[in-house]
Amino acid sequence: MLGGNTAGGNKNTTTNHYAYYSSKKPITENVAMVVSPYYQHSSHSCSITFRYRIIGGPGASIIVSTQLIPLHAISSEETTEEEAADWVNPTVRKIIPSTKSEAILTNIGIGEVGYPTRIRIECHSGESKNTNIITECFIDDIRLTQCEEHIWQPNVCSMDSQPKRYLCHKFAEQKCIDFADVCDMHDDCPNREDEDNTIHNCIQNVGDKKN
Ligand SMILES: [Ca+2]
Repeated sequence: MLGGNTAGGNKNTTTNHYAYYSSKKPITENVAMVVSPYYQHSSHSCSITFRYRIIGGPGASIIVSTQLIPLHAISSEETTEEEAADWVNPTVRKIIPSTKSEAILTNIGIGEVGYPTRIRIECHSGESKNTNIITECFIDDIRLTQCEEHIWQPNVCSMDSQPKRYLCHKFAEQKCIDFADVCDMHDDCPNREDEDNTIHNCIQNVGDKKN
């Protein structure tokens, strides 16, 4: 259900775990993580469950967070994952310290998310300079429960045209408008879709807009 991709760290694909990371060095600057697609809606009851095991020194942890992409990022040119990480600081949902026990099933509330939001499960090795300590993260059986999630699709008029323009798409009458006209408190789309807070999370995104 979660899908997504992984970034950073050393993912060992020879194990039969969904994700397995191991590191001898602090990887706080290059965090290994599983990242979901962006969701544009989830229900209040949304939560993520997965089975985990983490072994490591002081500070080693699994961190579950959500990250919202701001409006100006959607309308900008091609951007890298690194740049995306700089746009907003993820909201931490849970920090799981290292344990010596067997795999544990956890359930972490995500709740209703703004538009568009993705979920990150990160493996941190902590601050220890002792390179003899190996951090290992095992992640399995990732599921979203009671989320009624909708995967976000960028609503762009044409990928070729420059600058990119927003496609009013929610109603029968489609129309292209400038991204600057989304959440500007003036109705531009049919049925004022461009000012719909449930679609664009306008209240939060107004502060993120360039200019
Ligand atoms: Ca508008």
